[in-house]
Amino acid sequence: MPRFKQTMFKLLLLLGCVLSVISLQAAPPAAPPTPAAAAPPPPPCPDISPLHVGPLKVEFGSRVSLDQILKQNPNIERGGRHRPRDCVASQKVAVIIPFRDREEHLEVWLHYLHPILQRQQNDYRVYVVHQHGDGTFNRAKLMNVGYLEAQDDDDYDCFVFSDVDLIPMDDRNIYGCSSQPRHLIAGLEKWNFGLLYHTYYGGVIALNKEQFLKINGFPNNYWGWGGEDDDIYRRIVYTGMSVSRPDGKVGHYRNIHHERDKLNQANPKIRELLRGARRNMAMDGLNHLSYKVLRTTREPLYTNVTVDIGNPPPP
Ligand code: UDH
Ligand code: MN
Repeated sequence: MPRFKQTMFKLLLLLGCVLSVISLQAAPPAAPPTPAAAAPPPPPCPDISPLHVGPLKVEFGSRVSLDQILKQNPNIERGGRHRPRDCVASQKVAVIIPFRDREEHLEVWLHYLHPILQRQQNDYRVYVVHQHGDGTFNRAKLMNVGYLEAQDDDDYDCFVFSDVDLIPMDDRNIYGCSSQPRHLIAGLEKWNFGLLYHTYYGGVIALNKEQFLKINGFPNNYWGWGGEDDDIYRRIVYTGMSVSRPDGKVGHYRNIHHERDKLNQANPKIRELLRGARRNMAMDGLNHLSYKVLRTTREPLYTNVTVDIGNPPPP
């Protein structure tokens, strides 16, 4: 090869080497294997669920077993939890049922309510607060226990307290909280789909955390049947709040008929207790509540809290 060509060849070779070194250095670092893109969070649930069907046929003729209910509600997690899959609900709700010895009613309640609450796109869990032993029943104290135990369990915004024997007749009656304490019953079957009196605040009620704390929870000293619902109503009025209800037929309920329970006879002290309701509000409630949880179990369709709430004071 002539000398000139040889030099040119060497130069080109050198240039090639330099370029390839530069290009090696400039090459971006090997990208790590890309994981599948994380799914975006689901959107907030719409104000009105598209799954509502409206008025419902509620009948208490035939028994439905827990197994059947479980099969019909495959999306309920153990402990009675559900949340909508495709959207994020605006509130997390604890549904609390004061309970003892009403298994048949509980089956009916679960059979109707789980499908309704799912159609409401509700993010909820059901707590059955079970009074242990055979002392006098105390509905309001059990509901206080339900509040504290639920609060310990999860971060709830809203607490719905429901008797075990009341079934809504329209799924647009939302099991959630509003800007004022809510009474979900506008009309009860046994009262010809009206209310016994306008200030009635029993059966199914909903309060958010702030509303519940404002009234110091519910009274603990109503042992036996009656009065505690009127005391709770008074607490709401005394703290400057008011009660809201659903409109007309959306707030209609059916009630399961039953006899008065043996261990829940009418409380003879109702009048006396209600006279002291305003005075007692500050000291009888959430701030003075003693009880002992004996067990908490996650049943397939609800969370069971069995509790010793003690006994009424001696007369
Ligand atoms: N409960 C039990 N076991 C009992 C007693 C009561 O589980 O032994 C629970 C149950 O959730 C029941 C609720 O407490 O639904 C209320 O008791 P209840 O069903 O005996 O009450 P009732 O049907 O409805 O009488 C109350 C109407 C109040 C009228 C207005 C009074 N101020
Ligand atoms: Mn009842």
